[in-house]
Amino acid sequence: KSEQQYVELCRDVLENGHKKEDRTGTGTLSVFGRQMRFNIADGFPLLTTKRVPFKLIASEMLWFLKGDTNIRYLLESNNNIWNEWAFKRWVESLDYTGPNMSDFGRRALKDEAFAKDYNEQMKLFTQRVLKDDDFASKYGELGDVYGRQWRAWKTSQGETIDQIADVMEMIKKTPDSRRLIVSAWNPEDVPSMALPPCHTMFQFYVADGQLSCQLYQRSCDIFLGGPFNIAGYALLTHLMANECGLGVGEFVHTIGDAHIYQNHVEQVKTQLAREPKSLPELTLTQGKSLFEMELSDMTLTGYDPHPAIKAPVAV
Ligand code: UFP
Repeated sequence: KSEQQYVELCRDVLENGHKKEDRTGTGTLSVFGRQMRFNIADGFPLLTTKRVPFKLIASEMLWFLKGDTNIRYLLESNNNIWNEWAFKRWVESLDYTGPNMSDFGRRALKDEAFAKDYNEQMKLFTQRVLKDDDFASKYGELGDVYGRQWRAWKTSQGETIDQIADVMEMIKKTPDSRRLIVSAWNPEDVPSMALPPCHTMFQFYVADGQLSCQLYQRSCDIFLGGPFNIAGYALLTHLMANECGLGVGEFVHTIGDAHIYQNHVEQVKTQLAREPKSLPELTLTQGKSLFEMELSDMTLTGYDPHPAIKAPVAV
């Protein structure tokens, strides 16, 4: 039943989506203001109509929660999803002396010879981030990403705020509070950010011993990003509930601009033709702090999805 929410949103966008140009030049079908509700006590919302890589989602969430903003941690977990952002800084720096990598994302899609050079440079880059401490601290660092905003929000007084630790305290001490909010959107920083936070803010809610979470996501790539985001925040809700001695309730996913890229439409149709299967179950190690959790503390059982579906990422 949970997955049906996602399927219906895809149909909605295909049927009612406005043709909109976008920053990446790809073009989208887009609707504004939609909401999906997942009862996560009934199963972990990792889509079954295509395979979604739970380990990548989980290692990224742990990385955020540790307040880590360096891609080295991700690389150590074989997670490459943030590489391009760090690589961009490296190839635009004065220290970089390899072949010209300007506009690498788009060029690698179109030009095979370039793609080969790019892959080679990317490999050298990630190996160096893994092995060379000085290099990693300079070029593996992404700075203003979720880890920073969640765990070390900069105040105008030159101090930092640990929003995750604070919200955790509040959930434990004042579960009825209506202020259980973590915000990532800082209007002062947005103009200088490469990727202003998509996950603008989230709020927790406690009732009947269950923890629910609602995310406001300003922009969602329904085919590629959406399935990651749903599972990511469902996992966050589980982790927080586990820490606070609560059960899990709902994950409410509220989206501003909900879009399907023009070059994902066929893939979405393939996915919609498939029958959803039963959702997997997630179990976590009990009695361990959220900040000490590792991948090995999470067990996903009963995940038997339809095969993965490939699609180009808009950059
Ligand atoms: N996007 C997601 N989920 C994410 C993330 C990005 O769907 O977690 F980081 C997509 C949304 C949009 C693009 O297609 O990435 C960001 O572009 P913009 O800043 O122009 O909205």
